[in-house]
Amino acid sequence: MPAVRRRGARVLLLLRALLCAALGRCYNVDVGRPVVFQGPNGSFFGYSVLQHYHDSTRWVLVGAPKAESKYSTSVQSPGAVFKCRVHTNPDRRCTELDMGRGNSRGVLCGKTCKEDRDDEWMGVSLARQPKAGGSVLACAHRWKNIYYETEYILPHGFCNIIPPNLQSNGRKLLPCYEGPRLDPPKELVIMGAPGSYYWTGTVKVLNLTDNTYYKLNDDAVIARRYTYLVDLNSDGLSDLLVGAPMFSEIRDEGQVTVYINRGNGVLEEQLVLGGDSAYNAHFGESMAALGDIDDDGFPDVAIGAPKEDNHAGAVYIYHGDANGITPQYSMKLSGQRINPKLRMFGQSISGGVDMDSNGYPDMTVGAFLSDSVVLLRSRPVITVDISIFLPVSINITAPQCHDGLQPVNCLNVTACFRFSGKHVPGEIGLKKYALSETSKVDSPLLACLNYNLTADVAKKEKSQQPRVYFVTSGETAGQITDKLQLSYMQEKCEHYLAYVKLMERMGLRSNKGVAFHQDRANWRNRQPDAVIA
Ligand SMILES: [Ca+2]
Ligand SMILES: [Ca+2]
Ligand SMILES: [Ca+2]
Repeated sequence: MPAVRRRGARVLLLLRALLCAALGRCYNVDVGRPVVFQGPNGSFFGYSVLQHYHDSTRWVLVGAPKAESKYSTSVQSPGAVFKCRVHTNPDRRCTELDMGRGNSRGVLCGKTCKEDRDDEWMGVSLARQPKAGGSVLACAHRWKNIYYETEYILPHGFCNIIPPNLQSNGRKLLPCYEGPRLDPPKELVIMGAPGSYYWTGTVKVLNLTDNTYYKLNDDAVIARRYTYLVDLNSDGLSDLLVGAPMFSEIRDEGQVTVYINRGNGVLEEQLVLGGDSAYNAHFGESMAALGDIDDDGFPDVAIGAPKEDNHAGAVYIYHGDANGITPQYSMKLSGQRINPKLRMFGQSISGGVDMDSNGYPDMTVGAFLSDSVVLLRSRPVITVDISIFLPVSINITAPQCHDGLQPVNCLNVTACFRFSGKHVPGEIGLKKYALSETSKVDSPLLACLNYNLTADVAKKEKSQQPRVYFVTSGETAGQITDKLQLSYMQEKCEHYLAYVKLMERMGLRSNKGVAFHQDRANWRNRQPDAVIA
């Protein structure tokens, strides 16, 4: 009967290989080996953070806006920016950047300008031109002018442009503003100035080339702090993330809305992200482009929820893709798990720089209430291609094999594997279905990668008796376990014999000429298990 034949055919069609995660939600941000830098107690070290590089040297720059400054000891808690070298720094030492501001109080800064640097919050924000040889911008939004004709105190703010080599011959910008960024092609400094024009606010743009200011007066003034531009789908057009960290259904869970740029000024809302929608998490308080951390051709982003877990904090990783962004995060970096002392982990995030030169950009996260920042490195990602070959058809009226004395139908199954990836070892070990044996493996490469060849998956998923089985060590088995060594980009195939249970036993009638389809499963695995250390 045709209906029966089709069911018989589907038995083997659904033989397939599965790659499954042994360690749950692991992807390629290495939370097991964080690099933690610690600042002075109570300094808010980590309120801002910036990955910086110059020539072959990598630094984490850290804003500590309530720190004392060793270069300005006569000023009360002006704040400071620290530089923490990533290489050859086994003690994880950070030193204060000398911005050449001296140790005098009340320095004149123009005809009607005398500075007051007490509690100026230097390091409240850090920005960098995203290019080789990019300069750094460090700001102190509470810098005050107390001399403007009378004794008015004007909280102008102050910024310093620090040269790429981090030497003290920087350029001072006065007055300056909250949350600036540097636009590299045109050498522009873009600054939010919420206190301007009797606190109605504006955005000022300084052209460093001709030293001219111009201002923008639009709604972006209010929205700017929680917006982020990144080309998620790699189509050359910047897409927009808009954070609403105080979005509440119960209390301040926060959310981020993703808009995809369709060109000609059309922004299309793709979806809303919410992390775990945790109570008082403030998801969306910070956002950062990470570069392409998993090497799939699409940029990835991190979104901070610094108040999640009662202010311990968390950071969520989302991946760009051809449609925009994946709705589900691939990793949640829990501050508490990385280090129980961390507080407000995720208030600041910086990414996009390969800090350990392994070919993958890394990320750094600030946790200012514990005066610390955490550098989290990205591990290489391998892509495993798997192909499974089955015979086009077998004739079940003429059994080809024996199971004991019983004649049975059987077929050859060929499973082929190949791996590729950037900066990955030339050889890896695949361990098949070894969930309980991960601790015994002799190489860390094996820890996250498990391979499981399962027969008749569809039946199993429905809790029905599978009709195809393997025989290993004289026992029937629904799954194959084995070991496999692979060389880079070299396909290796394994051959198995699969048996088909008698149709009568399955309650089916035996039929002549049942057709078995060839099934070729071939997919690139981007699941967590494809990560190697
Ligand atoms: Ca885009
Ligand atoms: Ca990516
Ligand atoms: Ca790296």
